[in-house]
Parts: sequence; structure tokens; C-alpha cells
Amino acid sequence: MTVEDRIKQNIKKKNHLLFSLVDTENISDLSDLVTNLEASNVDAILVGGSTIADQVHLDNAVKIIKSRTSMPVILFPGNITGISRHADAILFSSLLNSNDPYFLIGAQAIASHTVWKYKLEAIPMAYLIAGEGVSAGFIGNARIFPKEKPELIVAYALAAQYLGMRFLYLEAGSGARKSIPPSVIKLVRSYYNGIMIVGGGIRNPETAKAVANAGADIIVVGNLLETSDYFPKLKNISNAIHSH
Ligand code: 1GP
Repeated sequence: MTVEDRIKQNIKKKNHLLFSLVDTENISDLSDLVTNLEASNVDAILVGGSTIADQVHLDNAVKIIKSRTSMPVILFPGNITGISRHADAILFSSLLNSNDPYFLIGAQAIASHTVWKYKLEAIPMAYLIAGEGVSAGFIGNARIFPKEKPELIVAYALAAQYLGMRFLYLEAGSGARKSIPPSVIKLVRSYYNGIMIVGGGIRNPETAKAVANAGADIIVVGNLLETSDYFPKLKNISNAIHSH
């Protein structure tokens, strides 16, 4: 079964999924982390980061993660350096609100042969930086949507759908002070038919629940995993998401 089918089946069963984003350059003990992710009932592990440069390190990290879990391990690359042959799939994304053609299609074209060679499952995804953006917004040269015009985000989401992108990631930015507002998620949900992922600035069960209730299929938690007391917090987030 493909990773995409596994995700879809899991959404049907559980309604909402929790994905953890692991920035391999910022985690010291990966084995320990994976054990805790398993114990928190996380549904998949995304591996990514906007500034990954060391591919040998990435490859080793993905290998370690894969050897310790049966959860899907999915690449979420910020650039062409974020590809590893050991992953199960790749979120093959275009940053649709970038000003830079490199992040729209240039990087994808350069990376495509590697994805083909590694036989990675490519999941077509629209990436929209719809919040403050943080590193991803800066590096990806994203045009920030005006707060008072969420219908512009809808326009991009619909365009993604008509372009055949089966996944949409609404990103506030890793470590964002505020997550994507539930009202925006709800609005986009009322138009977009595919799998909707929401991440950035989600650090507590209340926010996670509000994001899920607003219509996100998948909630992503990243930065929290880099804090010392993340384990109980992650478990609370997981319970909040999976309990409805
Ligand atoms: C970043 O959306 C993800 O790409 C996760 O964000 O690190 O703020 O949890 P955080």
C-alpha cells in the first residue's frame, strides 16, 4: 500500500492525524525521540527543515528513524538537499506563494531525477506559507497574505486543487508565535477537497484541537520536540487530536 493510501485510510479511521516534524540537525538523541513519538501515538514522522545542508547526516538520521519505527517516514524538504533514499515518501511540494520561481518549480525540476532514481513515492503537495513565515518564509521568499483577506489563501488553495495537488499544507512557520487561525482553516476547508495539513506554532492541546476542529486532517508539531519537557505535552496534544 502506498503511504498516501495509508494516510487516507488512517484519516477515515481516526478523523485527524498527528505528524511530528523532525529537524534532524536540531535533535541530539534520535532513538530516544522516536521511542517517545511511538509512545505518543504519533501517526507519521516528517523529516525536514529549511536549512538542511549535510546530506550524509540526513541519510544516517533517516536510517536511524526507519530502524526504530514502522510509522511512515516522509520527507518534507525545504530544498534539494532534503532528499534521502531511506525515506518512505516525499511531500513533493511547490511553495505556491513564493516570489521565486526556484521554489515554485526550479528546485522540483532539479530534484525530480533523484526522486525517480530512489523510487521515492512522491505526494503532490501545495505549500502555502499563510502565517508569519519564520525561516521557511524568509528562505522561500514567500509573499505574506494580508491578514484581512483570507479569500486570497482560498484562491491559492483552489488553484492547487485544480492543478491536481492532492495535499495542501497551510504553514504558519516553524516556531511561529501564532498558528494559522481556525477561521482561516475553516474557510479554506470549505473549498479545498484534498488532504489538508496545518502546522506552525502548535504547542498545546487547545490549539491543536481548535486546528483539528476547524478542518485540518493532519496537524504537524515540530519545534516543541526540541524543548526539554516535550514528551508529556506531545502526549496531551495527541490525546486532544485523536479523541474526536
Ligand atoms: C514547520 O509547520 C511545521 O514547518 C511545524 O511548526 O515547528 O512551529 O511546530 P512548529
